[in-house]
Amino acid sequence: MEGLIIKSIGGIYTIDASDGVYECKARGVLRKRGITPVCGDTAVFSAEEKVMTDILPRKSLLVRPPIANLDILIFVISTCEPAPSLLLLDKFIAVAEYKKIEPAVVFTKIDKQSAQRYEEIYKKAGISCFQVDNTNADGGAELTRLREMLRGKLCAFTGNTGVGKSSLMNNIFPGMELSTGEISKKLGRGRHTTRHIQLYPLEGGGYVADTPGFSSFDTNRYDTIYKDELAGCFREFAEYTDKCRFIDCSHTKEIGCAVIQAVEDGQIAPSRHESYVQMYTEAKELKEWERGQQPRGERE
Ligand SMILES: Nc1nc2c(ncn2[C@@H]2O[C@H](COP(=O)(O)OP(=O)(O)OP(=O)(O)O)[C@@H](O)[C@H]2O)c(=O)[nH]1
Ligand SMILES: [Mg+2]
Ligand SMILES: [Zn+2]
Repeated sequence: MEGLIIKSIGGIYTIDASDGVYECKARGVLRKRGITPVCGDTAVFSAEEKVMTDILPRKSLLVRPPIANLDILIFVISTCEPAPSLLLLDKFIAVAEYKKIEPAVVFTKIDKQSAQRYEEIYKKAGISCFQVDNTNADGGAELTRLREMLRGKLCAFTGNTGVGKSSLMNNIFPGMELSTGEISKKLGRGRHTTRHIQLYPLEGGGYVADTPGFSSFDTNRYDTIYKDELAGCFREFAEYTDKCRFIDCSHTKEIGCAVIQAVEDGQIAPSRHESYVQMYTEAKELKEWERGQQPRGERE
């Protein structure tokens, strides 16, 4: 039988098949082949023996959060408490682009602080944006737009702990009743109210995942994108990158760089380019560090 893995806790996988939901363990052979099944994988399993024997080939695999085959990854970012980090947002958007997953951004807590200037940055980049006040359960047009985008797709909500992912999902899908948590006043951040990834089926097809938020401490662990592939992960750069004076332009500081010109002309948001330069520098350093650490030939 085949089904979608919707939950994985302590080696027990919950699988949603056409005729019901099953709980299985993974057969040892999977581990020997180096395969760790994750939410979003299509499992091949035996209902009688309660074991998963294989997973189908993946379209994509995201490391953080660990989910396979996503269509859309929605970054939830609050306008305040926790304060937004555009660098972090740009890093995660780039990873989604790298993995051919459609990114979208939801700004929360707009009842406390306006998200207008942020929305302008990402709209200009051609990324779907939404603004919500989760304290207003009847969120109106924005929630309707979100529901429409999610229909029939495999989607996940991600973002810092306490930004309001679970609150948002409860408003988009009344009846979902995910638990949400007060932000700890002392720490100024949430307490990881959501503790594991779970996919929820949608009426009319598709699934959405709630994921545990990450704290600002582990923000630097994200999938590495090599420097030469990085510009391709900033979608609004595409129409300029082949117009630079030098064919090997890094778009960080060169004379005659069409990307930098577009920033100066107001076509590309400065903060997006700043994130790019920062990531480019990090990617370069990482490569040199790796080169120093590992003998030649051992890298893929
Ligand atoms: N004022 C205001 N508060 C919000 C909004 N969205 C969420 N909150 C509050 O922020 C706190 C955290 O919300 P959650 O939905 O639990 O956040 P989360 O992103 O799911 O957090 P984790 O599960 O820890 O990753 C709760 O106290 C919510 O009531 C909003 O739009 N406005
Ligand atoms: Mg949550
Ligand atoms: Zn350039």
